[in-house]
Amino acid sequence: MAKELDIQEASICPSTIQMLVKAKKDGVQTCYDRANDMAACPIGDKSACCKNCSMGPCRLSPKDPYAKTGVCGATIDTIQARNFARMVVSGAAAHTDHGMAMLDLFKEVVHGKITDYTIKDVAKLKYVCSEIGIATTVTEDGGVKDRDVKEMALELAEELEKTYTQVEGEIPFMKRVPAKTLERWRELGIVPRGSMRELMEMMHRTHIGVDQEYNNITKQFQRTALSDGWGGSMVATEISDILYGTPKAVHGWVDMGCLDADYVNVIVHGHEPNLFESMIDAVNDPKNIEKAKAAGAKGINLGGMCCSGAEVLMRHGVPHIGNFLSTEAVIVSGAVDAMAVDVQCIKQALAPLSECYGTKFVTTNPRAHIEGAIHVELKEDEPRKCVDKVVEMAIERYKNRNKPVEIPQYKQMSIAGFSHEYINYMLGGKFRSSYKPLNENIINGRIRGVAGVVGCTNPRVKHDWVHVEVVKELIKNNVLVVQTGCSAISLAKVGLMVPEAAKYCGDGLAEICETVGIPPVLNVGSCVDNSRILIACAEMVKTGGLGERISDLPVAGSAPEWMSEKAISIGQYFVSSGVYTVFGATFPVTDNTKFKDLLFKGLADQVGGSWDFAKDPYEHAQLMIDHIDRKREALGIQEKQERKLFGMEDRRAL
Ligand code: NFS
Repeated sequence: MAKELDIQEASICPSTIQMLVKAKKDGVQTCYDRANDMAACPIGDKSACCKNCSMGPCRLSPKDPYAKTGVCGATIDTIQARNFARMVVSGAAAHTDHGMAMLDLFKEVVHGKITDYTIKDVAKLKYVCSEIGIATTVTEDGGVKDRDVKEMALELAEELEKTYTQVEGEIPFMKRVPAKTLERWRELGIVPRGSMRELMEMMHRTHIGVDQEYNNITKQFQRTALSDGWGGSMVATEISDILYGTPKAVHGWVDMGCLDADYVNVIVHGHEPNLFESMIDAVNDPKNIEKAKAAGAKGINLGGMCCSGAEVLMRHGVPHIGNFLSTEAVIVSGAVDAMAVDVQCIKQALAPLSECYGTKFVTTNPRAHIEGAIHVELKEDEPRKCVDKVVEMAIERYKNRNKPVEIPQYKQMSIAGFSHEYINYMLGGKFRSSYKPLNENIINGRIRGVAGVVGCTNPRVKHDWVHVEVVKELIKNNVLVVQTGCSAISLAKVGLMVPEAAKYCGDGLAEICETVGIPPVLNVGSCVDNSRILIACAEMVKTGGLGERISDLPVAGSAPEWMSEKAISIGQYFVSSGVYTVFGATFPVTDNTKFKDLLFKGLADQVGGSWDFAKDPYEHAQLMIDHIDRKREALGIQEKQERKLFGMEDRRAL
């Protein structure tokens, strides 16, 4: 018998704790209970087993990793490298398939076959075109004028399709990579061709009896991961911005207190913005609002969860109800009338749990059906059919609510919307938008460096706690933090995504936050929006003064509570791009092996970035800060410089 779950120790999120207490009272289980009942497999946790053929599955000993091999003779290094590679493939495929779906949608919109969505952000369209060498103007009758939007969009779609389907050559967004970083990738032979090719080749090479040299396997999974970060994910972000608008600073509430017992509550959870954008239309349609009122509700209340929620928090300030570990807890409130989901990070347990509470649980994507859920497919040429149906079911459930509703009363204001474009504008203003002020303040030491803290929440560690403690340590030490995904919501909930949070920062960072009026922790979006962080890194290099490669920058990456294979792909593309990246919770390698050495040390010599691991948040943050300091030292900017007041002489010199 496993010991009973200690609810107070399971999370620092008071809403989630309150709902776990209710779940216990109601006699239902959540992932917290299941994680408590079932310890992680100690061999699988260390990636010391292989089930790639039926001579096995083979289990090696994490304690004595070289004592045995698999039946085929595969060593611990081969087994781990293959397992790691397959995690990268799965994670990259998730982002890439999402990105490709966005691109398909974009093409249909441009051809006029889909009319519910349009090109909302022509400026962004032009910007992306110009980034990859597509003309945005034409010369006619001796004068220069803007190119036709449709023509430009079609050329862009065709070019970006290479990200997926190209068989030879470099994917389009390689044009964004700093020259020296790209040069290194070319020397190493890890520049991605097209993601379909990279993913396929990686799967082939991890089949029994193919690639059995861990260095060589690592080379290919780096290439695969890069095809996600600078490929699939980046296309997803850029196309979403073109179709739905590039985010700029916006206020948005977070946490379960955003639910309202007097309203019909609808939640959208998953990853693709299309479902959510259409749902926003549906809940604002006067006809649907009328129906809700006729059922006795005050109206319809819409909230998001996980990355779907992150996308619309960024773009429209739609309330975000909670991250991955809160999706079951929210259902337990009894206040959710319908939850519509699409792809990724949707726990199967949500279906039976929804049934207990009478919540309409609706899957909408043909890729992701769930046993016990109601399936209403979202067809992009008539998306309203699906979302109106969900709203109708939600109203029906509201009318027939027969279970007590208990809504945690916690909510917190946050500022989201820090796209790369907005950061550029915010720092330099409309006429001089640039990263120069950021680089200058890093050089003068007010900002020590920049950290990306991202990723999931995981019931194997105290929910939200590791994220929050890592970030608090970083900002206290003048490290500016950018965030995506579920991690961003952890910090938004504790109030660190408002300018007033400057009081938790070291003096230098506090001064910057106060001057610019920004929070010390910037929400840059969903997990595919980690590509925005890559673009920001490239921009910092291009702006100058901080070295010539991404690996020269005083920056570090972190995923303190990760759980999904997507996190491994993200981590790997950051490492391969040159960013030192620390993971918490657990790490899927065996200690004292050559493969672990390669990931944690060897890669630094190849690509400048490397992996690290620390479960303890303070050690985790310290590793990142130490790395940032080493980079500052290498750049010769380790001393904090005094602020220089400009005299007339200096101005003339300028
Ligand atoms: Ni990212 Fe988004 Fe969250 Fe983790 Fe899942 S929602 S893509 S994988 S759990 S951060």
